[in-house]
Amino acid sequence: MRIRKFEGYDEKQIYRDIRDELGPDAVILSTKKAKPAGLFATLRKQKVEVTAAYEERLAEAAAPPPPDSERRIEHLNRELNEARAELDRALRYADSLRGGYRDAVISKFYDTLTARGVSPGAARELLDELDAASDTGELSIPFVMKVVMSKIVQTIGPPAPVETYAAKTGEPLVVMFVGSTGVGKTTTIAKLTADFILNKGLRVGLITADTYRIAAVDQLKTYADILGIEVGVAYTAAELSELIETMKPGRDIILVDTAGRPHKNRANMAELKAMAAAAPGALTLLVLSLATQREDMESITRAYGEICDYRLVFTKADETERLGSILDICRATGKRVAYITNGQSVPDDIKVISPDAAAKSLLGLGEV
Ligand SMILES: Nc1nc2c(ncn2[C@@H]2O[C@H](COP(=O)(O)OP(=O)(O)OP(=O)(O)O)[C@@H](O)[C@H]2O)c(=O)[nH]1
Ligand SMILES: [Mg+2]
Repeated sequence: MRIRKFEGYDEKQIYRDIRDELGPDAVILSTKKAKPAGLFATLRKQKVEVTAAYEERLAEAAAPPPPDSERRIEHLNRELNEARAELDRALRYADSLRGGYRDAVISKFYDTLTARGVSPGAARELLDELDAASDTGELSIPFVMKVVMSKIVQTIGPPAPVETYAAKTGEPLVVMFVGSTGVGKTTTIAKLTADFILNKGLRVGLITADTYRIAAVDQLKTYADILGIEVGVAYTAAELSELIETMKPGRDIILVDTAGRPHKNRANMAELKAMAAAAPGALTLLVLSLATQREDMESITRAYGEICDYRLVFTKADETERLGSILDICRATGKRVAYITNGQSVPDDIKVISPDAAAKSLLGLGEV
């Protein structure tokens, strides 16, 4: 009695091979299935190992084909095709998972960035060059980290808080806050007003042009009362223009609140455009909530871009893990970022944007 092992991926085919090569009286002693291991294990077929016993004379009687026979070649071709199909499946799966990057380090960065809400396009822009460089050798994590961080910091650009601008000009700076409904315009104004008065010693004027929503004026007045300043109310563009002029003397900065505008409503946007025109030279801050979908944020920035130039304020960073829109919006608009807010608490939950902290956060290394 002799023993022989047969290996392959198709169990039935192995049995056929045993019968052909060892004859119909060969006995199957054991069939083992090896569990695939490593990357893409779930996609691999199980390898099968069959041990068969046979009598030499039976095998001779069955006249096994010589090793270089056509059947052997056929068998090898089949195995080769199976291996090719397996590789194809694995590569397709890899593409869907990792942005198509073969380099494991770059793939990991792609996954991390997209999991934090960076769009596939923006993630690729950060990583494609590195991927090309990885052809000449494996890249280290610290190296990729350094390059990606510096590209993110460059895209976000230096922080652009209004107070630095205000300090440089002789004239009081007028800052108008615009943005969609409920994104946090009024709350952000309250936070900044407190900071400007209490920490920076600036003389602040407050105006609200939000007469659209009941209680909007009271909302801002509540904060103003606590800080001991008045709030001017403008019902029309002409009134806004007049109020700004009367407020300018003796003020370092004038903050103007506006009503939230759904960016798709043309009439409302036209009204806002008239308000912006009533404050020539004003700096506009477009307030965007990070809880808004990235695609919507992009369409909002386009709509406001048709009305005026602006800097950005990102709010509600505390409401989402997916802060990738910061990068995408900066990349799409090329606008500078002033502040980021991370909670409802007035006056604490606001910071001047830190591009370094934002970059770290997008790589899962900390808070913005
Ligand atoms: N979690 C969180 N909530 C915030 C933040 N900023 C503002 N809010 C909340 O968002 C809600 C709307 O804030 P408002 O300041 O009234 O928003 P608005 O843009 O002035 O709204 P409209 O004037 O109606 O367009 C309030 O409940 C705020 O407390 C923030 O950074 N994080
Ligand atoms: Mg408001």
